[in-house]
Amino acid sequence: KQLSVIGVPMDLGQMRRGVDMGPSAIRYAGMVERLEQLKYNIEDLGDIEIPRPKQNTDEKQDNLRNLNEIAEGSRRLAKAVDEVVENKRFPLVLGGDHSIAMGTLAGVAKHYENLGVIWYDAHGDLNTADSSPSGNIHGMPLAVSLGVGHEKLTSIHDYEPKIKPENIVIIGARSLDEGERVLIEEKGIKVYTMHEVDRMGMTQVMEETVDYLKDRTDGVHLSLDLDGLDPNEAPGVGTPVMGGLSYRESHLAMEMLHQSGMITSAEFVEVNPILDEKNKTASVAVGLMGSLFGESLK
Ligand code: DIR
Ligand code: MN
Ligand code: MN
Ligand code: MN
Repeated sequence: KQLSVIGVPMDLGQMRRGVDMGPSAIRYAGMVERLEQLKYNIEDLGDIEIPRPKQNTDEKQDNLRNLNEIAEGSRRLAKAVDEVVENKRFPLVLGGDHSIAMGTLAGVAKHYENLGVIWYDAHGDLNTADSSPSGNIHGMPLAVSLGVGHEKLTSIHDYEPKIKPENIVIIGARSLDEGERVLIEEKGIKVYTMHEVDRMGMTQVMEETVDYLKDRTDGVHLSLDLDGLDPNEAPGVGTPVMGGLSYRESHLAMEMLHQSGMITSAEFVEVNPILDEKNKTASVAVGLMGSLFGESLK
């Protein structure tokens, strides 16, 4: 398989500086070497240029912090991702905060009738300016991709919506804001919270997820927020939530996704090396990529 790596040094979607160094941290953890061992052809396209905000980064426009810069960065990312898919290569996007998913999905979804999305995250990222308690756009990309949110964001790459609610599966949720719960209910989005993961086990969660997506989609994007994992195992994230998915559950999930053969694009986001312990979280991300792309002991 042919992989194209795109780094997105974006930190404007949330309040903690340092997540813009995520792509470097992931590369430094040995990503390219790890994937080359699996006989992939890898090209690293380098990093997307993210505009720097003119005003104080804490200023908000309509409860949307850094709206214009994030929209512009997302347009650039969408273009780059679009081109990768056009060239029949697999886009592997490195964050950066989760607001970059708006750009990734904009670039990918254009090429599919029914793009599936697996949202591996402690959060739903289904907020809007109205529902968001923070004004941080990294809590909004899934809503935006559904066409719900500020027009400057929903219109990225000149079409909307990017995805349909019935093609989404959220895994690992344990911190959902009130407006997000309403949207989940209203749109009928499939969610496996930590409660379901604990009761059913990751094996059944992934079997059901693959079953659910396989008939209704013609491609599946994996959007993996490292805060989906437990902060003990992935401490280098800006919004840690206790009681998360384990390292082992996450590897199992990636292995089962590999076996399904259904993943057609992926992104690993929210790695913040400043908050990390000796680049542990970036190493976990690279390990998960290994499993997603087919590492196995037999
Ligand atoms: C919170 C945090 N729900 C917000 N979201 C995060 O600001 O909207 N998403 N961290 O991954
Ligand atoms: Mn997220
Ligand atoms: Mn986030
Ligand atoms: Mn999250």
